[in-house]
Amino acid sequence: MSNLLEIETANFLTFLGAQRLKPDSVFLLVMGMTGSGKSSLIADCTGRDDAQIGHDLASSGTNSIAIFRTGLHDRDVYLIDTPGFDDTNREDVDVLTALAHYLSVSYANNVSINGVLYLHRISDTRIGSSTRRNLEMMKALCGEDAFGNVAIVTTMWSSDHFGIEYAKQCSREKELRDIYLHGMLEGGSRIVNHSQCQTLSQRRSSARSILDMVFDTWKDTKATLKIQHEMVDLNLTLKRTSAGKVLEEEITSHQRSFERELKALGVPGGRREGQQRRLADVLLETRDSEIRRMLAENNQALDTMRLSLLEIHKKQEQQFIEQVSMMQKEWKDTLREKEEEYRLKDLEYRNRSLYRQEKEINQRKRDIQELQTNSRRLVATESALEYERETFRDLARQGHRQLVELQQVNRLQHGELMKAKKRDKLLEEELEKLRSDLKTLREETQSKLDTTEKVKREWVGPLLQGVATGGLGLGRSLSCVSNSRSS
Ligand SMILES: Nc1nc2c(ncn2[C@@H]2O[C@H](COP(=O)(O)OP(=O)(O)OP(=O)(O)O)[C@@H](O)[C@H]2O)c(=O)[nH]1
Ligand SMILES: [Mg+2]
Repeated sequence: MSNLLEIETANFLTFLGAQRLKPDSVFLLVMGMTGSGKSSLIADCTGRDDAQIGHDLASSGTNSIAIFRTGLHDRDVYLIDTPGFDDTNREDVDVLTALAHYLSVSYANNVSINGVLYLHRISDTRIGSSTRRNLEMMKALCGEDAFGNVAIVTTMWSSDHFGIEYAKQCSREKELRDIYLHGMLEGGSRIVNHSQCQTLSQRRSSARSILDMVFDTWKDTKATLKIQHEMVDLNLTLKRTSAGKVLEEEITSHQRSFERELKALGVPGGRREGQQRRLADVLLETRDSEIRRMLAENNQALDTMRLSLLEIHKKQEQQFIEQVSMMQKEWKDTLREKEEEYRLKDLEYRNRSLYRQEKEINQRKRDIQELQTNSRRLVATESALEYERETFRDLARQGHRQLVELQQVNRLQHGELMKAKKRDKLLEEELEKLRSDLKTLREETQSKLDTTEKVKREWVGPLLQGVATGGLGLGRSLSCVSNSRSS
């Protein structure tokens, strides 16, 4: 912003001749009624979208002038954006005063205008009073001698070249040429169409081609505008310049119609009665004071035009100083407001941050408390576990002891078992021996029995028989028995 302002200031001082400029610089005045596309054309020519920024610098009330610089074939081209005339006498006088002042100061300082671009909206269905006033003012400001350095740039064309609207616009252009601009075209002015384009680059190229064309035509010519000649060379008051006269005529014609209206308002309410009459009186009173206010404003405007260039310069200088200090105050106020806004935001942020931190601290406190509780629980659980662990350890030691004892018992039992097994084996062997002895004994006994039986059978019968028969053969039988016993 400050950089742009510096550029605008430099351009402005260059235009006023207060700063050194390249001798071959080209100055183009861009005029036209409000909304005719002046700033847009300048933005398209220079590639800058901030065509509003410099307006503050040379503003007078709501009207302002801004100067933009661009380069073309190594030369500086200055485009001077101007406010339009808009049918409000007070403001139109301000616009004329500002234009007359800056154009005259620059002319007095040997800065010349190369050409004028007057923008006209071809889309307007009719040439209204505002359009007419702008055209008349432009003609009066430039003067016939400078018509050769004026190009009327028609803007806002329909993009449909086969449509009805486009056809209507073409016939409007013809009407312009034949009626409103006839004298100017005869005096050397030209009409250029800023064709309506679909894209930004097409629009820019149309704007650049217009700039190229006027640059080629006027780059080496200098035009003295009528207002400059009148105010600087002839030292006329603004009121006596051609543009001043046009405006004065407009204003006085307004004054006359106001006065007529004021007279008419004085006519009594006629046959109106009651509420209707009261309402009519209120309306009349309102209009009456409105007209009186406008008359006073117009008189003041006419007074302003009685000033010479020097007086205007002093007044403008004063206004410029006031404007600059107002801008500075605005910037300072904005800065202060922004600083205050920042301070409040910062405070709010800090508050929020503190609140957040407090919340976090509280949460942490809660977490810590929870942790402490958990920790206490853990300690309790741990000591319970330790107690159980100790019990388990005792049990384990006890179990171990029992195991060792059992192992010992086991070993002893094992020894006993082995011994028992050994004894069993011995017993078994003994038993086996006994069994075999018994068997042998049984066999022997049986054999003895068998033998005795035999003996019995063989000896006892006969013996008994011998006994019965007188002892025959006893001695033999007894020796047989003793023999068998001994065997
Ligand atoms: N359709 C169309 N719109 C345009 C054209 N040129 C400008 N505009 C639009 O018309 C409006 C007014 O344009 P500006 O460039 O601000 O007109 P101006 O002459 O600088 O107006 P003031 O600064 O109020 O005097 C803006 O919305 C532009 O976008 C054009 O050639 N065609
Ligand atoms: Mg503008």
